[in-house]
Amino acid sequence: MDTPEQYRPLTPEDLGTRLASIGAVAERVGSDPAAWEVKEVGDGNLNLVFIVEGPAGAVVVKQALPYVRLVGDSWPLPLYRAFFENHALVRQASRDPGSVPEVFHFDETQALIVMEFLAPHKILRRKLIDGERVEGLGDFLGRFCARTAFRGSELSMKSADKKNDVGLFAGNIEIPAITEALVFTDPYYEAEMNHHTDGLDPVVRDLRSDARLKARVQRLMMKFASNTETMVHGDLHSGSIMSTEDESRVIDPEFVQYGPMGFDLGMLLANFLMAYFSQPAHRQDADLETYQEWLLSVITETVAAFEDEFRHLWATERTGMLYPQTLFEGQGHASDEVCAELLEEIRVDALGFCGIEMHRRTLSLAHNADFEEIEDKALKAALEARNLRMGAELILNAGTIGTMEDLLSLARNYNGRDIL
Ligand code: SR1
Ligand code: MG
Repeated sequence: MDTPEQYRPLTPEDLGTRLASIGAVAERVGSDPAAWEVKEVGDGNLNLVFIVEGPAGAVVVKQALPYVRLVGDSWPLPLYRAFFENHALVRQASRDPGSVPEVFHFDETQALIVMEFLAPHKILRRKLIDGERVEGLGDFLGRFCARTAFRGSELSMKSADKKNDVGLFAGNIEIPAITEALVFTDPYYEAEMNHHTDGLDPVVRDLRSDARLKARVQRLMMKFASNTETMVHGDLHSGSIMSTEDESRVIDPEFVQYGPMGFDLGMLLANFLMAYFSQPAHRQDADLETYQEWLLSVITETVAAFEDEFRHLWATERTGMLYPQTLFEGQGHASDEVCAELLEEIRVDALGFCGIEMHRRTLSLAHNADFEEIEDKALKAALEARNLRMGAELILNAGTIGTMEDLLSLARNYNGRDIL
């Protein structure tokens, strides 16, 4: 899709004059743009993000660039991702009210979304590196994943609505293609944009020479690309969550697509595990163990909340064509076991996706600050090696990890290993 001729990237200098006539902005910030303060704060890989503050309040303006910001204009990227992000935010707001920033205005030509300014929220990844806790985090995220997974599927939606939606989001081609390349493919061979920390070579060689591992990753990529069971956020890492001490929101769903129910959950778990493995570089001994254990408790809570909420929706909102009450309760057959089996499949998929995300953040193009901010490169490699090895174990043996306690024991075990 070509960039429209009228499209122009905003700058802090011209944003006031260009957006002053938008009622949704003037109402919330103030009618005189000369009194607005505009800061560009985007630290993600793709877009421009402005905080616009004025006498009446503040909004965030997010604008897509026609290329990947992290790489530059050598990697063009369609502006239409803003269109899909807007549609995703609207659906997430109705499927899990209060979980995402409110959208005030969308301009398709300029690929910009004006939305709620979240304050005093901080990006969760930053908080985890800084050793901060967020009350209710696992509950919130588990419920968000369950509500969006269930209510975006034909367990709940009318088939015609869901199929229309699959058609709509199928137009988002280049953005999932980034995930297909950077997440599912590049970590497993010497792709051009890859990089990894010195010292990791032996571990990386092992991963890339394991054909069984690559086959399992490809099977999960096949599910990611072909299984349209629900609308997934598509990029649910700790940089896509903003939190205060006790409140969180999910942001940034431009990687939205219809995909497998375990995808978002798996991405999330991976980001908590990477926060966990990187902690020895960020904490002193006195706080290290308690903070790492808190991170593991968030993993347990996330999965427990996901499963509780999913079971609740199964019992109360199963109105779609899938597993209809007519075939079960209507004929005197309880369906609790059926729901439990489905949850087990979702959990096994999620653990596989989790392992892949752990790999790509240390091997492919887009690494994460949890490891990247570690200055001592020998320590960084040692911690990343634990993360890589546990990722492989998850991909290969997800089906044998029977309980969450097994997962946590595995993490504690890898956390104590000297791999290099
Ligand atoms: C080129 S984009 C790299 C990464 O940034 C986004 O946040 C996604 O995670 C993507 O994989
Ligand atoms: Mg993002």
